[in-house]
Amino acid sequence: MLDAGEMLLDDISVIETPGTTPTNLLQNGTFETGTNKWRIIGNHHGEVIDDPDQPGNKVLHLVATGGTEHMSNHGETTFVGNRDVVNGREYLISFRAKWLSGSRQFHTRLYFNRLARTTLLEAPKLYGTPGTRNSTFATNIGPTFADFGHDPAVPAPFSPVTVSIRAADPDGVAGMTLWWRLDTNAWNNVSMTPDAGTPQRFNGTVPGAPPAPSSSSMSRQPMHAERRPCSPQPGRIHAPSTRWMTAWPPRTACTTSGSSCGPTMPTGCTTTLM
Ligand SMILES: [Ca+2]
Ligand SMILES: [Ca+2]
Repeated sequence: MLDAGEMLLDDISVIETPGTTPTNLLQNGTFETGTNKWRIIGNHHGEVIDDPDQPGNKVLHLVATGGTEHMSNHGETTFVGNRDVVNGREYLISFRAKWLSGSRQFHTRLYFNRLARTTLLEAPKLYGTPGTRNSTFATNIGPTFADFGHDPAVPAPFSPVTVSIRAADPDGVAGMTLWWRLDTNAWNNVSMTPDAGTPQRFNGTVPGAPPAPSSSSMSRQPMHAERRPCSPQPGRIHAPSTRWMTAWPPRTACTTSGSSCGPTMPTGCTTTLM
């Protein structure tokens, strides 16, 4: 996808020489065997689900948290028998797609950027339930989060790190807890305190950590940043997540307004690797 969005995909095929000796070069284009034969990487994520409109059928639920790029951030597969694309030969590319949210621009291409095309997915002119209650209504959802970050950006060895976030909720925020851990050690937590100077802002402190072994090949420079949704309970909150690698042992920190965040995969959290 050319930007963040969600869609359903099924029955994708690449037919070689469709007018004479049609040969489908794609494997598992129906997704009946899950994501077998497919590699969905980078900021694109795929899960095979039951077709909401056709019971018994499997479709790919594709979620992109950002746009596709030249070599990554996409879904890809290898032709049957490792067949090559041949210049000058005719190919018929087809699929069924259903737009769900976000970007409507679905980009397809053969190796290596041949027969590239962007398809604008159809979307209803009227969507949502303006003026009426929708299917995800809840009487009291969790807070929304913004401005998640930490200071200093690149902490010195043994230097504590202040993690901050804004949490807003018309029902009020009873408390915020910051969870963190060093490498894969056990999770620790500390209560976050309201910022005296900024309404709705909460701060928590992660203790300093020793420097990484000198053999570490990680750079101190930011290497990667991404945004991804998370799904807290109750309700749904989408919060940004930023992660990067530094020379220091990775410390994972997350904040939550509830108590569900913990040693297992945090749910309803905003997470960062430091
Ligand atoms: Ca299917
Ligand atoms: Ca609430």
